[in-house]
Amino acid sequence: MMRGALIVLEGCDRVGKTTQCVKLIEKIAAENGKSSLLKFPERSSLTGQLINDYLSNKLELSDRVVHLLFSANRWETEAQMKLLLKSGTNLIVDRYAFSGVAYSAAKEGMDIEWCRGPDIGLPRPDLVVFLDLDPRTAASRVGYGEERYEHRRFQEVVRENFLKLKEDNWKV
Ligand code: 2DT
Repeated sequence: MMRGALIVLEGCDRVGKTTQCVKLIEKIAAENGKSSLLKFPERSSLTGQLINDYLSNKLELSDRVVHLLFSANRWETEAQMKLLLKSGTNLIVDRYAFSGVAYSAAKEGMDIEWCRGPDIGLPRPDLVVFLDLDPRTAASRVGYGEERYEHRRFQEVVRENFLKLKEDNWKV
């Protein structure tokens, strides 16, 4: 059986990742393909609940601790991801380790190389689609500003970090 493709959608807040993920799933289904949607952070697990409280400003955690929690949250899904890929299911992933690095490294004293470490060894995407949007346009979209990282200046640094992470398997 052919292995499924691992396709990751990345980008700053409110650029439309979730919308495009759903469209991609529908498109694959229309062509009789198998696909499954994953979203990180996966907020339902134990680490996910801590992350959710942190993002909604109900909980304070140090920058390094929350970075490691985001990474652990991905590792929790690793075995399931590998099984699905092996069974021929295409995985469409709404944020992945690149978000982990781009957001954490936008914080003072957090270094890109240090941030990369915990995710080393996770399945490598076949394709990363980076949705790029002017941070001013994103900031004008519904719901912007509700969570911890939704501030214009921070998002600008996150965007610059994402572009530093770009590899051969990326499409911007
Ligand atoms: P959503 O609005 O897409 O649920 O994202 N984030 C995400 C990190 O800081 N590190 C990570 O590893 C991941 C996956 C991006 C919630 C916020 O969490 C940030 C926005």
